[in-house]
Amino acid sequence: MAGPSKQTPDFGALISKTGLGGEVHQHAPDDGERLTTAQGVVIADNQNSLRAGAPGPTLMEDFALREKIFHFDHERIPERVVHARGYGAHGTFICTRALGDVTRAAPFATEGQETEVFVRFSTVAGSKGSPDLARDVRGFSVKFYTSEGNWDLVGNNIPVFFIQDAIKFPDLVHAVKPAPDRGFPQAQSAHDNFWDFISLTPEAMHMIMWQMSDRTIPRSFTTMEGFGVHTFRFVSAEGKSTFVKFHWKPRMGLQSVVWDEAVKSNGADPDRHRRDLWDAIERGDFPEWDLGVQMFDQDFADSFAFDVLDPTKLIPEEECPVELIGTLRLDRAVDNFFAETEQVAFCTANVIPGIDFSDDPLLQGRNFSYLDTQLKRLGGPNFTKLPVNQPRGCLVSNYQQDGHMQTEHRKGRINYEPNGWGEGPRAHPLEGYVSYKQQVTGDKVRLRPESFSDHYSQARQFYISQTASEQGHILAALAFELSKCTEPAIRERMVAHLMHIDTELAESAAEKLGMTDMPEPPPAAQPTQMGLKPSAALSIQSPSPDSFKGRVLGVLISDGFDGGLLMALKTAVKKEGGVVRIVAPKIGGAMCSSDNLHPVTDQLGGAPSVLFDAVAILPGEQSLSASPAAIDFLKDAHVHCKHIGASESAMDLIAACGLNSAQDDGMHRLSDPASAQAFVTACRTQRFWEREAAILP
Ligand code: HDD
Repeated sequence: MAGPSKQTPDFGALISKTGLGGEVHQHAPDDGERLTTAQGVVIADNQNSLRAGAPGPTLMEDFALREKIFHFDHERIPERVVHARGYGAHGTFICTRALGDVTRAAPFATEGQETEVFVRFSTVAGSKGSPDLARDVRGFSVKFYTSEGNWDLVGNNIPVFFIQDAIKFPDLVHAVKPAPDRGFPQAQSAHDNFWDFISLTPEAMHMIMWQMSDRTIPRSFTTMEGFGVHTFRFVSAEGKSTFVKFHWKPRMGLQSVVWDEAVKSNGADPDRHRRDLWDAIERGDFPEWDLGVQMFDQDFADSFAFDVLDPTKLIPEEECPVELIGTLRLDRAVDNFFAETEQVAFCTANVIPGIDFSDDPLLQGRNFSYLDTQLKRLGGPNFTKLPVNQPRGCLVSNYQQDGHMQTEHRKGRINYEPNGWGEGPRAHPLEGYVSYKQQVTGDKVRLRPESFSDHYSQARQFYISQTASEQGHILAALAFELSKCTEPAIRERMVAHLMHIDTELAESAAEKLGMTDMPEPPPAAQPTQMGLKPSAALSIQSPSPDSFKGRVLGVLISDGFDGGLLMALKTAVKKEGGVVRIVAPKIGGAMCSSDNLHPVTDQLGGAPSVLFDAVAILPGEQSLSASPAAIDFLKDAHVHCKHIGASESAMDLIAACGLNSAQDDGMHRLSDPASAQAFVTACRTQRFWEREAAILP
């Protein structure tokens, strides 16, 4: 029998051929790595367990079998209690503006300074296997491996939160997660328990406006903003404190999808966001965000209309500008999802000299929770020794020892301090972390400050800062979510809260929910401040990104398509820094007009237009007007307000969809390179939102 090739040894095939006849030996490779047990013993046969006769019972003494299955049985660790589904990548933070006079934090010491980072994006409510495009808040966690230790900025893609005090967090999470009796719904807030809790929690109303907006259905991780949420402190070398709020601004611009698209994307590609990040890094199109800070002092805090320690409030950029101080670039995908993305352990209490906490009661509670949860999840106190969690730019030296899975092998007798042996690390009052010297007085009480009691004004401010289209999306989201509540009282309580935010919104929601009488608004601790000005920074749709960079044009072709037009589209998209995917009835390729077989990236049945940012339809003589998948492709692109480019040969498909090629300016005729260029330029705007008013009921 011929031996297997050295490049592609196929022992499985060999063994199955020989094993049936009772012959169980196999050919060993002459070189290359040997397969071993965890004890290092080379394994002779990885296809057959040790049996008493063949066939016959398996023997207990088969240590290779037992060890292999034992290890497999223990592969899983508890998923995160929230933010279970996430995706990480490595990168660099580059300081673009030194802040040495404001903070002694190492990453901001000098302009141009680089700090290694690991970033993990996540959804909140769904389990590890839930789809990426659930309507949900997204986590945005950044671990800075600084020369003075690890600093974790554990934020979200929304600048405010549902609750003001950490003591309410377990209830919030229980309410949104699957109900304990039935174990569903998964990765959704559209159910009774969530809205029951929310409608009894007025402080959540501002966050709810954000949650019902398209912020919770982002186009990708790379088009999300990020926020530290809480007010933190920068502390200078002299011990002076400046309050600070952190913002991440995506260089690709803020972009989201529409709800119907999110729902369909979850079926077509449940991994859409992680795939998008992976693909972007693999093709060298490294996603970037600017880090911005809002810095202010106690006088500003005292004069601001809300309490800066209240995590349900933001500070509008118009009142305190966001100053850009650095850039984050993600340029390395993980090598091993479990080792890095799963085992990374973030903690809000991981701060470095120059960064300190504020008295925000949510932040204070978080500082306890994160360390605690890692013990459960990662199994012991030595998770800081895992490579992804180890500090990089500095030494770690202390007397912490032993514990589960200790990997350090420290020598010598000294494991305490002070010691008279003159050995071992010592604390250093000048170089060490010193907490900001804040005066603290007061009675020990369980009391929410009065300054936290205005729950509706910023909810209204957010709502009036949205474009008409975005307001429509908020209304539709509320109607969708509340229509999933079976208990009418819950719907009524929610609509009653909306009365304090915007009466028109409340009335429209009531109408969409089929409510015959408007409920009375609940008593409010503070009346809504009607005079707050809209803030442009709160809208996603304005302004639009100024290029098609990082986005994907899906081009639908069929045999006989115009190859010249496709080339022109590819050239125009490449110039923008975008990506073209070619969709055709068969994955094997499509013949172009000059009889060349053109490669295809996606088969039409598996590539609905929800996976693309804009579409072009270039059929050849093979008409697509009778193809249900092609009709869905075009109809969906149209209803999701995408820019659509169409060649003359696409007219029968357009007619089959009941559309008209000239019905709006988002429909572009493709005939030559100039028209292809003009179409791609038009695609820079996120969508052709003007279409929405014409097509929505
Ligand atoms: Fe939290 C994870 C963000 C409030 C308790 N949280 C977690 C993650 C993010 C946030 C992004 C995922 C980290 C990762 O990628 O591994 N959490 C927030 C934000 C909050 C917030 C922005 C409010 C401003 N969290 C919050 C509160 C508590 C927690 C009030 C508890 C009192 N969060 C946790 C946790 C998690 C967590 C249970 C689960 C997994 C983990 O920590 O590592 O400790």
